[in-house]
Order: sequence, then structure tokens, then C-alpha cells
Amino acid sequence: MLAFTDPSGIRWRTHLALEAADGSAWPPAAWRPVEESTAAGRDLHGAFEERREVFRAEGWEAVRIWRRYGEAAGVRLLLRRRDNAPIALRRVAILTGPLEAPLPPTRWRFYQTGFHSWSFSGTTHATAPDVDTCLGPLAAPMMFDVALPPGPRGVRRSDLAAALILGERALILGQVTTADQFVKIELDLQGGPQLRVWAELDGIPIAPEEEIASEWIWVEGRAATDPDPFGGYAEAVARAMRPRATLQAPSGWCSWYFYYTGVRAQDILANLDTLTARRDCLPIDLIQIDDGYEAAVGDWARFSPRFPEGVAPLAQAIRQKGFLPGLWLAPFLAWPEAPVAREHPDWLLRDAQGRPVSAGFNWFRWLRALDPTHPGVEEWLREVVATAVHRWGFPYLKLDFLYAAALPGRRYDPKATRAQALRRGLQAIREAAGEEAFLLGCGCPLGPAIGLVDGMRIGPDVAPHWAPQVFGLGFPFRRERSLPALRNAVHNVLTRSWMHRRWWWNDPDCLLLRTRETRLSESEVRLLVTAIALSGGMVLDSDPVWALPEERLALWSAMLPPHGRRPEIIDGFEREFPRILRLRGEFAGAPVIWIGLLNPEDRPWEEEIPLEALGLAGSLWGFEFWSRTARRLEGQLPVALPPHGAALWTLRPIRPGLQWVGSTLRLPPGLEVVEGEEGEARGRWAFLREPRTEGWVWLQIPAERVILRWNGEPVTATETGSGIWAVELAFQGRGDLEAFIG
Ligand code: 9PG
Repeated sequence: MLAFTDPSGIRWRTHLALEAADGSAWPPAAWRPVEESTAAGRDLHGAFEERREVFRAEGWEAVRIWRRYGEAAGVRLLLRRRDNAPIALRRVAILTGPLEAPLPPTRWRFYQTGFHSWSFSGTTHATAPDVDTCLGPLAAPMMFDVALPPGPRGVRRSDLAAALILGERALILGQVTTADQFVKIELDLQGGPQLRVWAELDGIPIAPEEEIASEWIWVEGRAATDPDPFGGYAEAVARAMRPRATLQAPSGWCSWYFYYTGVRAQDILANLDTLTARRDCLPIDLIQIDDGYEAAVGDWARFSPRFPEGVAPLAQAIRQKGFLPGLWLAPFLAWPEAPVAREHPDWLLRDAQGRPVSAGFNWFRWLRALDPTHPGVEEWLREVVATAVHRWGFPYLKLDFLYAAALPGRRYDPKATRAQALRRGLQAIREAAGEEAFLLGCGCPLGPAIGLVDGMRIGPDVAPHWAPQVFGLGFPFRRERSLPALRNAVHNVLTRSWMHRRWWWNDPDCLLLRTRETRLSESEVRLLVTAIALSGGMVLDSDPVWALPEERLALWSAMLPPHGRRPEIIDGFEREFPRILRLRGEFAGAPVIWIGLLNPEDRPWEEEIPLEALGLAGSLWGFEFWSRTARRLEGQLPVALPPHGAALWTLRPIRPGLQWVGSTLRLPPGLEVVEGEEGEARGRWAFLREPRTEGWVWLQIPAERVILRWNGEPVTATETGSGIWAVELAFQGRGDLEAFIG
């Protein structure tokens, strides 16, 4: 028996359990400890103290290995069949048992990670029901793992990782290795609280004397207020899974969120023209053709009549203008009428009765899934991907609806788990695409993709409206958490920001900046821009670029290139929709802190946030980007936001002399300054921007008179009050601003 204890009084006594596919089960009471030993050693996570427990149950032997690395621990289970009959396994509990904590469960909170890109991720009361959908089997596969749907009342479920927030402490649990099994964390409050960590074995058979190893599990206690509570866990996963080292994600344009499936070749060309003409202010890399060009999903060799020449000539045109061509594919999905489904009925994933498994309902059809463990499918996948990347010329692929490969079903290779089937498919795609290609996962179960994709969509689709709508209907879909909606997209950008640049580049989904054919208010656009700009994730826009007004183009331009840093979410364990992001940087040898404030509520947010609660002290200069105001902050950060509104503060400790305070040149402000010297009587700042940039800089100038030079020439500044002066600048490349007092 393993007991995990925490100084705060948390105590989790854990045993193990096993369930077979035929319903037979070996509950905790069936396992007798027979041996125990300890050892010390070192592995990729560092030095450890190891404890090995051997258990026996009828027909089984199990070894549980527990390695303690300082504050955290890794656990795995080795299972050996000690019976002459083979058996198919459903799942194994690596850790299961009663949980005691000083507070009652009514005060606990539960953070769930969600199964795939579009799944809800976030913190709710432990006693709240699991997030579910009212759309039933139509949409279930697009929202969660249908093999383990949201729990009944009193049972909470998470995929991959979870946190249990018990007052001051958070218990972090997650799978460290992610290639072979889906791990589920389950909190059961129906009786005395039970916490379980299951590795799904999906019905794979085990032969006499065969051994199966579970994934490694991470267990760690953290402070509930830790601004990066998943940091230790996420880095352990990175050590084990070797993510791709993508130094810079391309920024660009995507056709989906304006043209949708109606996109035509000339729409791509019209936007290509505008982007070519505007390159000076929008130095993007990527032009990505989304869904709509293909004859049918699964029929990638033929094209819609709106793309009479196919997509290869578009790739060529895009490349000729100096951009990177990108293409959407749903490689594991097929419409029932697609040739791949009609001509190869044996390639489809099927249930125990032999019926094709449903991958959900979309495009007015029930969707089919391909089984990547079938050699025919694997070869076909390689062919499709090699054609798109190497023959048509798309070195960037948005791989969508990837969950289809991991649906429950009977596979060609009966020994492949669902996670392995997905990973095998992704591996074939990566090999066919080559190491150079940028692969973006979408609709993708998270764990098995680590190390194979460069980018990952981490939330539901954005949309030109705040809350979900289905055929223009708000009610009863407002509460849906995975349907396209700006609110849903931004929510997961915050709650999954800890994965960014640890496992891949997070893709927060697209900017929507248009002012026509949108229901987004000015506030909502600001909220989206603030969230994406601070997220450090990929920056793609999805608008008719030729229709964007100048001030909206300037916002997009200020976000280029994506800075790639990872923000902290201050209140991620406190509320379902976090409201406070923090990003830290350095500026002229002193700290700069950016705070994003988002109001997801339908009512105004008015409050004074103590600076201390943001980890800040002393007097600060605060520059708020959207209102273009600079002010001195003492003790409090004022919040006065309309419904769905946002603020973006740039904060710097006040020092004597000259100081840069804020700007409109970059999002977040200050990243445009590559060198700075700030003294009592002299200040010098070097600016660097690839796009042509126009805007304002705010400086602290503690004097009546100042001499300002921009690239050696005199410039004028206007005092905006209390020692703050504003200077207007326009430049491209490098620029030097100097200020002298005296
Ligand atoms: C193309 C789109 C875009 C988009 C993807 C994906 O029914 N659903 O729940 C559902 C969710 C997402 C979705 C489509 C349907 O969008 O995320 O960016 O590429 O496919 O069809």
C-alpha cells in the first residue's frame, strides 16, 4: 500500500485494481502484497529513492514502482499474466484509494485537462457535474472521449492530467509517458472520496506470462496559488516524450473563419494579393487553405468545383509571392461516400458488431473513421501526405479531426491501444511529411501527439460571436463548452497555456478582426487580441484581409512575430474562466510585467486588485494599451471593464530619471525595444521592428524641458500629465530614440 501524504493533511492511501473487457474484475481487495524492496538511483528526472511493491491476485502478478524525486513522485505498474488463458483487458488502476483532506469535498475544486483540442479544460467545484453536451452522439466525439464520457453526478473525470485543489494545496496528477495509453483521473464523491488513476487498455489481449507496463504517472503537491502549478509535471513529460524543438512558429492567414466550406480558389488569390501588397506592414509567413477545397473529406485527390485546377497551382502562387503554403487535411476521417470508405470497407474502424464506428456528425453527414493500424491505411496516409507536402508543395499541414484514429473500436492490429493507433498514424504522417514540415494538430487527443506535431490547437474553434450558436440559435446552446465561440476558444487558451513551448506551440486559434459580417463587439475583439497576444501562441488571422480597416491591421501587425513566451494564469485554480494573465520580462536591466485582465461576464467588472496579489510591490508606472493611458499605480490596479472587455497593462517599477513607460508599437508593448539605457539625465532606446510601424511611445521625463532625438534628428513630445510625455514615431527596421535633460 502506497500512501501519498502532504504536510497540509492530505492523505491518499492507494491500492491497485484491474478490469477485463469481459466484465471480470480484480478490485483492490483481490491484491495481496507479497514483497517490498527499496533502492536508489537516477533516471531522466534526476536522483530518486525507489520503492517496489509486488502484489498477487488470482492469475496475476503486479509490480508497482514508485520513485520519489524530492517533492514529486513517478509511479508505474508492471502487470504479468499468471494464468494459462489469455484475456482482453479494459483498464488498470495504477493508483486507487480513499482520499482524506482537512476540508470537506464541498470545498474542493477539480481541474480537468480535457481529451482533445476542442475539449473543455479548466477548474470547477469538485461537486459540480462534469461538463457535458446537450447534442448527444451527434457531437460527443468532437467534445470528449466517447469511451469514457463525462461522469455521472458525483464522479469527475479528467484526461491526461488533473489537479485536485484542496484549500491551500493542489494535488497534481498526470501521465508522464503518453505514447501507449490514455490515462484517466477520476474523483469519485459518491461515497467516501476516492481518487483513481486509470490506464486505459482498450480491450487489448494479454497472453499467458506476457507482461504489460502502464504509463508513468506523476504525483506532486503544489501550493494552490502557484502561478505555474503544472510546470514540474509538464517538464517531466517533455523529458520523457522529447517534443519537437520548433524555434519559431509561422504566423499567417487561414481561410476558414470567413469563407468556411464555400471558399473558392479566387478567394485565396484575392487575399494573397492583399497580403503581398501589405507585406510591408504584415510580414506574415503562412497562407493556409482550410476545409472546402476537397471533393469530399477523405477524397483528397479530387477537388471541389470551386477549385477547378486543384490546390497545387495555389501553392505555387503562394510560394512565388514568398509565403509558405499551408493546407488542411482530416487524414483519419472519411465521408461515407468518399472512395476510400467505399472501396476499402476493411479500412474503417468498426465496433464489435462490425458496424462502422461513428466519428460524429458534421457537414450534414455521419462521419467514418479510418484505422491507421491497417497497413493499407498506413500506406494510403503516407501517399496522401507525401502528395500534399512534396508534390503539391504544402510544407505546412493543419491535421484536423485526429481524434477519429483514437475512437473505441476493433482494430486491424488487436494489440494496439487507441493511443498507439493514433500515434502510429501520426508517425506515418510525420515520416511522409518529413522533418522540415510544420504539422499542426487539431481535434487531437493531446498526449500521443507530443514529439510528432509542431503546433497544437488547444481549444474549441473561435467564431464571430461570443457564445455558441447552432443555425443562428443561441438557446439552448449558450452553455455548450466545446462548440465554436469566442468565449470557448479564449477559455482554453488560458487554461491550457502551461503546455505552450513545453510540448509544442499552442495554437489559440485565429484572430477575427473584421468589422463587417461579425457579431463581435469592440470589447470582444480587444479580449481576443489581449488573450492571443499575451498567450505567446501562434498568430493567424482569418478574415477577408482586403476588407480590414487600418486600425485592425495595425493590431495584427503589432502581434508579429509571435513572441513565444508562456504567460502565467494567476487565478487558474480559482474560477472556471480565469481573468488574470501575467507575463514577465526584462527591460533596460529592470523588470517589466504585463498583466492581461479579461472580463468573461455579461456584466461590468469593477474592482481594485491589490498589486501584491499580482506579485508586485512598490510604485509602478502602468500603461494600459487599449485606453492609451499611463498612470502611477500605488498599491492597487484599478479594473473597470465592460462585459466581455479586456485591459492590457504594462507595468514598470518607477525609478528616478528617464524611463520608457509604454507604447502602441508592439503587443505586448515593449518587445519592440531591443536595447535600453535609462539614467537620471539621459535615456536611450533602440527599437527594432520588421513591419513598417507607426505609433506612440510614452516616456517618464522628470523635467520641464527635454531634448529628444529620433535617429539623430530632433523630435517633439507632448506632455500628457504627471511627468509623462508621448512621442509619435514611424519607422521600419531599427530606430534610436534619445532623451536628454538639462
Ligand atoms: C474545418 C474546421 C476548421 C476548424 C477546425 C474544425 O462539430 N464540431 O464540433 C466541430 C468542431 C470544430 C470544427 C468543426 C466541427 O472545426 O477546428 O479550425 O478547420 O474544422 O471543417
